[in-house]
Amino acid sequence: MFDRPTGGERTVLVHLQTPGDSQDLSELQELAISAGAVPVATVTARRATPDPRYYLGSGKVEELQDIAREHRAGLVLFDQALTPTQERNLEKALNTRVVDRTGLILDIFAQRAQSFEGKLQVELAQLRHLSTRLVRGWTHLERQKGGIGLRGPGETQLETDKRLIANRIRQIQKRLEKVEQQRNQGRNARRKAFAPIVGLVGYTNAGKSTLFNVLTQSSVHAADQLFATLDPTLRRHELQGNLGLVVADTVGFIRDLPHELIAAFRSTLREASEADLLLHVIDASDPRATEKILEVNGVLNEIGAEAVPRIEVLNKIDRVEGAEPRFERDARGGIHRVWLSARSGEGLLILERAFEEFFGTRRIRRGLHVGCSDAALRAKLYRSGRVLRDEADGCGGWNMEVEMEPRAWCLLVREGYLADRHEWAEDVAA
Ligand SMILES: Nc1nc2c(ncn2[C@@H]2O[C@H](COP(=O)(O)OP(=O)(O)OP(=O)(O)O)[C@@H](O)[C@H]2O)c(=O)[nH]1
Ligand SMILES: [Mg+2]
Repeated sequence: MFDRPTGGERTVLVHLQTPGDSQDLSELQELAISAGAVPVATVTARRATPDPRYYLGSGKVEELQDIAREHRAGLVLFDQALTPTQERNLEKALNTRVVDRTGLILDIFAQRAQSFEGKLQVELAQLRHLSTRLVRGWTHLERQKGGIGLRGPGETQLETDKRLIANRIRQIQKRLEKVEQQRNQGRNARRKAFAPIVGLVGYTNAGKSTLFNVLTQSSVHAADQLFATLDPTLRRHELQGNLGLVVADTVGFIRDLPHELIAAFRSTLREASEADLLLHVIDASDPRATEKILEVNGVLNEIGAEAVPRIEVLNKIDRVEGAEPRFERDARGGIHRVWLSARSGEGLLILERAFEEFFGTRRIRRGLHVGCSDAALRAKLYRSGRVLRDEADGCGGWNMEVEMEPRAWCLLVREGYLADRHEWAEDVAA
């Protein structure tokens, strides 16, 4: 009775193998541990397709019942998304709480969210997920532990619940809009330095934050757990650094990232889609690296970042037998793949070289507002850059979109031509 491990719920992990599915239980296990659960048993089943009522076949459900009882498990985790009906039926049959992959990932995000915006985004995703599952009334709401501040018994509350949730969703959306506006100002404040932005993206636990820390000499949280990072962080690149780059660390991706989360985190993920260069950080020591690369590319497409130039960083070579720091060029001659170790530092100079090459030749595009008294700046922009858009703002000034080399932008800032007032509220697609 007293042997329940502190801080963790005894949990059975269930994986259903369908034909053509090559997944195993390892990722579910990592997710469960990252969420603070204590896996006590695992069950694997094989079926051509999931059963519509119980997801598993009836024999497996019975087996699962026994295992859960035997191990005194209070929670059963499923490796895939369950329908609300399956979840409800399973909870009844197993007499434990049942959480699917989506619920589990949402739970980890809820535990990790630090910033005001992050918390709102997670709550929004949770409410959206919950609203599809309200068919069964209170049990689910209670599970949200006061997250939405509802109390009361019975199915009769269902309609009220739905309305309350819809209200709360609207409320959060409004707040998020406000926070996002402030963030946009932050984004412009960064652009005010008109620095090129390097965004770190990749599967969770690939080593993005570790690389971020060495590139910017900071100490953001990096840990051997899934989704250690939720809030985007931006810092100046500090190594050889005369390019004046800004590096952005972002939330990691995962297979079947719940679409509620992608939607809720759209503004955060925009940090990635708006970068001038993406570093796709990959754990080179991971046997599933290839699959994970495809997953990440999928999410990048989904958030509209497919056109942003990308360098693949194969990290953790210190764990790969015989791997040396090196790079590969693509057909156009640009460095598109770098092998390094963020932990040992091997190969970092190669990455620096890739930055130099990339930003040394490339122009970056920025939008800015030039007031009527800034004719000198406007002339300067025409001289040093390529003006892609130049529209009168109706008040004697101009909204401009200009392409220049990073160094030329830096020079304009240093010479005092560019300042806060040139921020342009409207976002310019990178
Ligand atoms: N051996 C080795 N371990 C590394 C290296 N880079 C990162 N790690 C470890 O990998 C784990 C995950 O690193 P993070 O930097 O937190 O990974 P992340 O991509 O930011 O992960 P999330 O924020 O969870 O998406 C940590 O335990 C790191 O110490 C490396 O080059 N070699
Ligand atoms: Mg991280």
